[in-house]
Amino acid sequence: MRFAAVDLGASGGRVMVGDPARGPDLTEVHRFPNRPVEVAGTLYWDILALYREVREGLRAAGPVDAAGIDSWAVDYGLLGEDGALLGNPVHYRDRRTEHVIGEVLAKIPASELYAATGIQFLPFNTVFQLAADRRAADAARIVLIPDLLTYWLTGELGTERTNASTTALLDPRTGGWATGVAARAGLDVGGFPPLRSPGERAGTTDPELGSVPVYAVGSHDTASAVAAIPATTDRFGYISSGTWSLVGVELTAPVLTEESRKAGFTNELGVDGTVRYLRNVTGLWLLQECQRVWGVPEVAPLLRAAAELPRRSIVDVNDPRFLPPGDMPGRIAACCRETGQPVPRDPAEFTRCVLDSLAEAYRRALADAVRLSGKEIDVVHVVGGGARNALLCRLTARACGLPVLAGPVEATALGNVLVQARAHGALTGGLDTLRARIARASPPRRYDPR
Ligand code: LRH
Repeated sequence: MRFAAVDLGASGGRVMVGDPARGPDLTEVHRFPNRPVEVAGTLYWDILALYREVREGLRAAGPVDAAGIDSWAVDYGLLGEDGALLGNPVHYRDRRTEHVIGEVLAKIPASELYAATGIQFLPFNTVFQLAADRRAADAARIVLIPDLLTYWLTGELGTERTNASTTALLDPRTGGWATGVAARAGLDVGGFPPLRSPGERAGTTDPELGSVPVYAVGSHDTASAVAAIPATTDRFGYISSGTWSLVGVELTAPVLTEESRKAGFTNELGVDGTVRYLRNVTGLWLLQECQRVWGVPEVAPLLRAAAELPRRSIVDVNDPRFLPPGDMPGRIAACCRETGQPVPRDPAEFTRCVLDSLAEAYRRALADAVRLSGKEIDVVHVVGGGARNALLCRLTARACGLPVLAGPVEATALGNVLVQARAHGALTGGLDTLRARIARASPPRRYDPR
């Protein structure tokens, strides 16, 4: 059997086909860049270009048994009464929420918002985006990005729960909307189509794409990635490592305490009713933006050079100044100067500073996750593109004092495929069974703390 996973990331998307009977092995059938566009001071996603590429990928996939879509979190498109898209979805790195955050938190204090929804304060949380979006109140529908693409492929509307949990408008205890809190923030969650969970049927593709089932998967990319962690014990921490690093543990119930809020922890919903208790740590975005500024597309030579250097300067990677696109080397240099540390002098030194800073941020996030949740861990799984970065994995193992198990790189697409395959009856079992399957098919690479 063949299942098509559409996986959209902030810098690129891909369509992969997996056969669960064989691993699942994954074949990439289409890869494309995701190029945001700035128009008149607002940063947008080019959603129609993405939709075209998704269709092209699904055509390139050939006959499949089903398909599923995941993407980055929090962003959405608005639809009018007739179902037409009202304007391009705005990118979460746009600055439009800056002036409304104070207004929202004056209506509903951060502590109450957190106690009801459990989401780490980030300026781009959907709750703030909707408050900043003048069109939202008049729109007939608010549709999260993977649900929007699913709608265009199938004609069916829905809101997938793992991604809905990132809006800061969902109650992670019930999996239903936090209607009261939303109303206090001046928002109507009635605009979101009905909720659905990973594994539910989301619709059928049009005949040109074979009229195949589309399943809701962990449509938040991080939910799919965490579902595919090749864990063989439940005592694991994880880092879903890409543009962002999502660092935490898996729980069966949310932690909604003030301490947890102040520590910047989020309770996102995972596949099969799990809770992804994690901190959003600014990830390889820092290095990606440096590379863009330097005009150095290849990361391998930077990593080789950085591996020869000692640890020197550490910056707080979650400093808000690193969020928008821009002169990342300049911002990193300013941080080092302000904290009285040596300022990196060349790309190799900047790379080393970024990786040491990330490893330090991972150590703190995992220690805090363990302390705040009571969940103990013996090992750290790194999945996603960052699992390829051997230097970062080594530094992480050393910083955390725990073995790091790195891979698979394509965890998100694997999690997407596994959930579809199970929904379609091609696989059975809980998350632990699916994970054991991945551990056998793609054994992770081990990095010891010393
Ligand atoms: C990673 C991710 C992350 C979100 C961010 C907006 O791709 O989905 O989990 O916080 O994008």
